[in-house]
Amino acid sequence: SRIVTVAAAQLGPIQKADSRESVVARMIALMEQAKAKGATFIVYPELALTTFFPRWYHENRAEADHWFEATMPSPATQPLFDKAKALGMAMSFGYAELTPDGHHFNTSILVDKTGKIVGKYRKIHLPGHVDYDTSRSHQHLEKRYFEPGDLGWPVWEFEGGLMGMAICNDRRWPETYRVMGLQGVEMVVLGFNTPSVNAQRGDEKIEDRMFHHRLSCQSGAYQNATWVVAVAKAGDEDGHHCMGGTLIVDPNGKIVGEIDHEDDGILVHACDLDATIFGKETIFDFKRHRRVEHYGLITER
Ligand code: CDT
Repeated sequence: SRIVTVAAAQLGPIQKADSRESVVARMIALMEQAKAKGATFIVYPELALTTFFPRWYHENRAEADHWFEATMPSPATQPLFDKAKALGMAMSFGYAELTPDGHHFNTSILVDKTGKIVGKYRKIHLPGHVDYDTSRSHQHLEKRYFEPGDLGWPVWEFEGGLMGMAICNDRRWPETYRVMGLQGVEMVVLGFNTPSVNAQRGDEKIEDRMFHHRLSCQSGAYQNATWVVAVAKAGDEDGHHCMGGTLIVDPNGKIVGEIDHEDDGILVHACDLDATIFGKETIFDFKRHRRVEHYGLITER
């Protein structure tokens, strides 16, 4: 067996007024709990350092630049990297990235036990809209503030296995998992901020949104024989509520653990990467069973 003991580190709400430093202190506290429970790899949510700012409209989009990180580690996150190195803890977290040439991405990184950034992913499926939309109960302006990711979905040799990343809305798309599955991915880690209300459909229940979240992660895991670690930022941010549902799914598609509250907290599970082998060698042996001659439309439309 090849065990990776993962801590899914859910963050409760982050208010607009909360500083990066205060959030990093919370992340460090979760890392210490994870270490005490034997974890060697901690996974934090999408846009972990700030409130989910794409809900706020700025006519001048440059006014949103203060939510972005121009360097990583940044001065505010350096203590997190230092703690990870001191504890020998690998990690992954999401943040808004501003590149030196002025591009904006919704990004997540993989950081090894020595504190070195060894992988970067930029969110490809950006939900929401570009302009202020009066028909919605709340705004979701990811398409205004971010460009679609330009790095594809690589997988990395990491912690003794093949690791991949996705971010929030990506988890709902089978292509996300399949592109990594084709590279043999054994664990997909992803963070999310999912409003508990559908801005275009007020009658949708939070249970239904949780169902679609679980359905997406479970099917992605099963159909690609991979672990999926999905981590929420949850709770009420300045009057806007995000659902929880931090969970870990095994390569059979079964949920092995789930957080049942909306505060800071960890879910630790010893994930055996060898549990991916059976699925990859049998029903989802892609080389033997896929029929790519019939899949052309997927990339044509
Ligand atoms: N952050 C993120 O991608 N959230 C989306 C909400 C979509 S509603 C416009 C999600 O898929 O959970």
